[in-house]
Amino acid sequence: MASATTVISQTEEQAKLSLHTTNVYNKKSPVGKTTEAVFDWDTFKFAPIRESQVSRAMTSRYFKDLNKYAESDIVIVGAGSAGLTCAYVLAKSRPDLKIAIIESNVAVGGGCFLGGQLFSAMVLRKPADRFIKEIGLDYEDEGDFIVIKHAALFITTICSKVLSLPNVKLFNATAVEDLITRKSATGSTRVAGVVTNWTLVSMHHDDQSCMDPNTINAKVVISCTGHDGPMGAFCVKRLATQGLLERHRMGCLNMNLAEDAIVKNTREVFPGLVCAGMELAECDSSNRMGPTFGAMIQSGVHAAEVALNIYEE
Ligand code: 48N
Repeated sequence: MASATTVISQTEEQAKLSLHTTNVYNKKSPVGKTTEAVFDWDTFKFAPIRESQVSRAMTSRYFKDLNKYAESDIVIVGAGSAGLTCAYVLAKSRPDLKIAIIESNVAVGGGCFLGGQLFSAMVLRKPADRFIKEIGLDYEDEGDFIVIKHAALFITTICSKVLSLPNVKLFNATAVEDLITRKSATGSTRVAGVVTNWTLVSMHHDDQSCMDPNTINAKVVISCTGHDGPMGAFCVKRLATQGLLERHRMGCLNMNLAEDAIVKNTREVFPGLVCAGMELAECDSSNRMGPTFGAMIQSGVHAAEVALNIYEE
């Protein structure tokens, strides 16, 4: 087995140096005297603006996005490792498509802000290393698997890349609380978008009067809402309650079986609805794999291809 080799993208010295080349610190000469005062802290002041300018800057952009993405080409439900990987592959390969990501938490990442049992390191079995190379992340190569030093490093890297793409909008703190369905000419039903609400509203439908939702129309919905939990496996569970989809529960832990099955079985589980990541386990009763994330990445990649084929039909 190859010894653990640590690959770092820049030398420690370069890392230290870069801190002092930015123009935000009062640079100190070796003798401690400030050679170039970037800020005079005694007279420091921000440019004066009104609170209403802050409010208008936020709300004008948010509601412009809501308006723009009310008709999306593809909606991805869940911004965990599968959902964000899928969004990256889709948005990069099809910059012409409008892609909305709906995430019920304020923060993205799902189960991937940490490795397993609150440990930090993230383990991925090869060939998931190819995607990690694609997004330029450093990792330790352990032979048949790789280790990223902190799972949050993966999620924040992929999230920043996805959010910097012009054809993607993340609606976080927003829950999908139902699906839009349509009857086709032949009478068959297909998913045609999602029903959304602020997550905090979704959580209080039982103790508040009717708080109606919003909607987003889309030709394809990709559900990556994870395995069962308070909000998890949402789309599979929702279709199952309508008798439109057989629902099976996730199997016990068997890493080798689970990871291959999740990637292979990533598919359109219902007309207009693609399932990826651990939500599939709630559909096929595939096993769980425990704290290894390669299948989430590969399932996200596979889901992007499946969704594009459906979109082009
Ligand atoms: O991380 P998850 O839960 O889901 P995946 O499939 O991206 O990754 C699964 C992975 O974290 C594991 O479970 C690992 C591999 N463990 C396996 C094992 O054996 O235990 O992300 C799902 C995301 C979360 O951020 C949720 O907040 C979000 O989906 N979500 C929703 N967002 C909007 N509307 C909803 N109804 C909804 N439900 C969940």
